[in-house]
Order: sequence, then structure tokens, then C-alpha cells
Amino acid sequence: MEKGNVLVVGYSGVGKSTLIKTVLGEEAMKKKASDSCSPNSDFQVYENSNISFRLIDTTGIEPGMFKEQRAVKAVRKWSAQSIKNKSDNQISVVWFCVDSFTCHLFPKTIDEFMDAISVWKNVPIIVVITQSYAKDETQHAEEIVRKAFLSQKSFAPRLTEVISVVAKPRTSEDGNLLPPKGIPELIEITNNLLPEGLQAAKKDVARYILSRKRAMSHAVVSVATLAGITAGFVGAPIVDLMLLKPTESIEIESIFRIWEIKKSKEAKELQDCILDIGTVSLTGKTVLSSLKLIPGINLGAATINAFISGTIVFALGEAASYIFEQIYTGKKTINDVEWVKKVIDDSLTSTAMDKITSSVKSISKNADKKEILAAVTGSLGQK
Ligand SMILES: Nc1nc2c(ncn2[C@@H]2O[C@H](COP(=O)(O)OP(=O)(O)OP(=O)(O)O)[C@@H](O)[C@H]2O)c(=O)[nH]1
Ligand SMILES: [Mg+2]
Repeated sequence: MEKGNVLVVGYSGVGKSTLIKTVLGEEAMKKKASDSCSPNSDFQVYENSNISFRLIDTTGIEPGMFKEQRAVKAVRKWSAQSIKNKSDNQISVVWFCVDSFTCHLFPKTIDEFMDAISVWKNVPIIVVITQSYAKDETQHAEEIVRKAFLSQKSFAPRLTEVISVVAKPRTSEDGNLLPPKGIPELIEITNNLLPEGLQAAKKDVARYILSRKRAMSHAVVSVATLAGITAGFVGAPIVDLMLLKPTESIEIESIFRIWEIKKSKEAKELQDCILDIGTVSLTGKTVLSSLKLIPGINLGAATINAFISGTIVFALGEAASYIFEQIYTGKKTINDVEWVKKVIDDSLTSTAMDKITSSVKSISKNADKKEILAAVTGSLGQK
């Protein structure tokens, strides 16, 4: 399939590669695009067969832009050569990534940047504010960027869009989970900016975004599971399910946001219902007690608790992901409360228990959080 090419530039460490991984998926990162020509250390081309654009990752661009010039020159050469080879490696869109730290350098370096990409005269520019965890900082960064573009007549019309994103969930210092955001918008807008013949159909984009949402949902569950494992490790001899409540609450809220469920009284009740089953219902307690009864486990209490805690957070998150996806795609509604209860129940009891009993034995005695996480997600993930 013929595709558009998106040039991704920005200072080193702003999160270009992380963003590309979220937009195209992990598989795409492992497998470089087939016609990326000779291997080049200045840029890499990635693609996913299900979406209409490739992403060109430029590496190691420091403030001062010397290396950027090198990377951009290499991409220019790649573009030019392709014309000879009758393949089309034209650049259709540029993503300029800045974060709230590097945006302060933006007004000073915008000249050099515009100069570097000057061969692509009418190519639209999307400024992507990466790692936009805090609202204030993000707004501030947006203002700086817009001002810098407006400062020159020739720059102003090039700025097509400013989008703030979080590519990968993060746990803040106070234990809050900060979910991914802005990715579906970025995909949609980029597709719309491609030359008409290259654009993917609306329904294909929607399908693609669905798959990305699913991946982001799993990423959130994974981060929350690790937090659950941590909470379990420091816990008392018996897992206190209430200790997991804050983690589960943020986990569910984050997944809820990924699936763009509209806020309403019913939606809130649904979230609470999911949370209640995970914390106070009998189901949770059953998981606890039966796990302790599995014979032949030679693990310390802290390890078992960590494993159980992680498992509950994981099973709950996976169930919530499934539930919200069904609602997002219109197969179910937020009023299908009985169905929701059943899904959570199944996830916490049968599915979780079946898999747990086999995988708990694979945990080594001095397992650390990472090993426990692998045991939890590995055993439960492969449904
Ligand atoms: N949690 C989280 N971490 C991020 C995000 N974006 C970037 N990071 C982290 O920031 C660091 C730098 O990200 P990269 O994606 O490697 O940055 P880059 O722009 O590709 O850097 P160069 O390749 O050196 O130009 C990594 O440790 C990432 O994990 C994000 O959205 N969420
Ligand atoms: Mg990189």
C-alpha cells in the first residue's frame, strides 16, 4: 500500500520514539519499514500495515540543532533518491515534538528548524507537545509554540495543529497514574492531512484507533498492576483489599478516559460498581483465600501478597478494558449493570483463579516486582 511519510523531529529525549511506539505499536518498532533503504543512524522509518502513514524517527537532536541538520539532510537525501527509484518517499506531514522543558528553547530555534525543513515547502506542521501530564504546563507550552509561529509571517500559515499527548502511562511521585492521551486525535488529524489519494478511509482509521486504544488500555493495566504489586509487598501478612482501592480507582478511571466514555451519573455508578467488586465483594476474598490454599507453594507471605494484589488489579483492569471497549463500540451500554457484574466476576474468579494456580508455582523465592509482574501478566494475558 502506498503511504504518506511523516517526519518526526524534536530535541533528544522529548519522547519521539516513545510516541512512535504508541502510534504504530510495538511490533512496528521491531520491524523496520521494508523500503527504508540502507540502514541509517540518523533516521529510521517505521510502519504498521494498518495505517496510512509511515513515521520517520530522527535521533539525537540536541539544542543547537547541528545534529538535526544532519538527520534532516539524511531524510532529504532519502526523499530525493526515492524519486529516482520510482518509489514515493515524499514527506507529507511534519510532527515537531516539544515538551514543557524544551518549549522554552522553541522561540530561539524555530528559525533553524524551519530552515532545516525548508525543502518541504507546503508540508503541514503539527506541533506535538509530548509528556503533557500537567494541564498548566501544557497550556503554557502551547502558548509559547503558537507565539513563536506567529512571530514570522512565513511561519504562521505552516502551523496546522498543536496537539498535547501522553504516549505512555506514568506514575507520578504521589502515586497517581497519568494515562495516555491525545493519540487518537493525532492519528486522525495526521491521516486527514495526507494527500487525498493516500488517506485511509474513515472506518479504517476508526478500526486502527480501536486497536491503539486497546494497547493503551493494556499499558495502563500493566502500570497499575505494578503499583498493586508494590502495595502488596509492603502489606501486612494478609492482603488488605482496601489498600488496593486507590490504585484500582485510578486504573479504572484511566481506562474509562481512554475509551472516551462520557461522564454521567450512570457512568460514575458503573465505575463504582466495578471498583466495589474488586475491593469489597466476596469475589475478591475468594481469590485470596483459595490462592493461599494451593499446595506446594514455597513463597514468603510478602511475595504471595504481592502476587495476589497484582493479580486482582490486573484482572479488574482487563475486565474494565473489555467492558469499556464494548460500550465504546456500542455493543453494550453503561446501563448493562448485570452484564458488567458478570464480566468482572468471571475475570476475578474463574479466569484469574485458573491461571493463577498454574503460574504462582513459577515464581522464584526471592522474586522482585518485575518477576511478579511478568508472572501476573504472562499467565493472565494469554487468554
Ligand atoms: N511515562 C512516559 N515516559 C515518556 C513519555 N515520552 C517519553 N518518555 C520517556 O522519556 C525518555 C525519552 O524518550 P524517547 O522516546 O527515547 O525520546 P526521543 O525523543 O526518542 O529521544 P532521542 O532518540 O534521543 O532523540 C524515555 O525514558 C521515555 O520513557 C510518555 O509519554 N510517558
Ligand atoms: Mg528516539
